[in-house]
Amino acid sequence: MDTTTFYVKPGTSAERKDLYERLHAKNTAPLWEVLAKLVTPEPQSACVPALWRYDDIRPLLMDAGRLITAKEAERRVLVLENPALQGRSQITSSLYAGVQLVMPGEVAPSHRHAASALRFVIEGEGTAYTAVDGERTTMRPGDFVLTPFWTFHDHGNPGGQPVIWLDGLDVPIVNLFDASFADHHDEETQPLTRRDGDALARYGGGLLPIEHTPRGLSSPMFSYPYARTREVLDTLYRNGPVHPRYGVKMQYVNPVTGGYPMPTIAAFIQFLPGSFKGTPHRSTDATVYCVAEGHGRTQVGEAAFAWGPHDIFVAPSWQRVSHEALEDAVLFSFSDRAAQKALGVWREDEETV
Ligand code: 1HN
Repeated sequence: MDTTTFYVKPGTSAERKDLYERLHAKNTAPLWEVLAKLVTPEPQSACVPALWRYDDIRPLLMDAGRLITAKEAERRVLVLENPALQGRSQITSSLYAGVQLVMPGEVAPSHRHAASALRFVIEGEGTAYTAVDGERTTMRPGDFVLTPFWTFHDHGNPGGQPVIWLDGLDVPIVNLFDASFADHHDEETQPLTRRDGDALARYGGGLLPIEHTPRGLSSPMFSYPYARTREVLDTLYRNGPVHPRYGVKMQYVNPVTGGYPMPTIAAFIQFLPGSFKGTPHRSTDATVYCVAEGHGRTQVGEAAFAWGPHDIFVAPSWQRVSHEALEDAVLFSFSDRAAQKALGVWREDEETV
């Protein structure tokens, strides 16, 4: 199949141009002039592959820590902007990503918004917390934490060391639909109604409360601690098999539905054994990766990224991705796969060209 052209734009003439001007004056336009760009035979993403080295980002984030408080900033975050989407606060065409810092003694005030958020904890001593819907969750490196849409959330760091995490939000999707709402809680720190770890015990043990009825579109378990996740990867690696493309790759689930933890965003964790050399794959969900452990290399289309702990990189839609590990490595990743699957547009391609 010829994948380069779907439709060839017709030529123009003086008469046609004259018509186009008259169309323009009446807020109309000739489809045949734009169809080739509008409906492409394959994804044509504006998003480009990009890598953010933690060694570059961290000093900048710490500088921000000296210049602005979490309270003044509301959220002290360096937005990771795709180099081809500058000024749009987007890492992909559909997702936002940023790196957030909460200094010792700081609080990021309680608010809620229509956008769903995830956190992947990068640095911290396990003293900081995020509070979601009346429950605090301690944030430790490697933990995956959710903030379902329209739930009040605030962060705090009563410890002595900074805490840093990766944020992922579906802001561009919410804004595509012009469906953004946000407000503040009356109190800077929301009142707590349950103990730390309650949701994990209630929903994360392969058990559900007897009276439970599925409610909402997001997982009621909003923390997936790394210690548990890492143990699963370790056991599955020992048990095998190791997938030739992905290593040992798991998806985070809503334990009530078996579906994705949020309606728009899917998240994954994968173990790549030392000297793993994965075969290429591609899919329509542009994916943001954060290195949890180890060193390796990833080929994304024409780009080759050498990565180490806490580096973040993005693979655009439909570009071939292959991972190599130089030592045992763990990659966290997230994408809009949940939204794409819900709409029926998600595709993958496993050819190894
Ligand atoms: C937000 O609420 C947080 O709660 C982080 O930590 C980043 C980016 C855009 C909009 C809301 C947070 C955000 C955000």
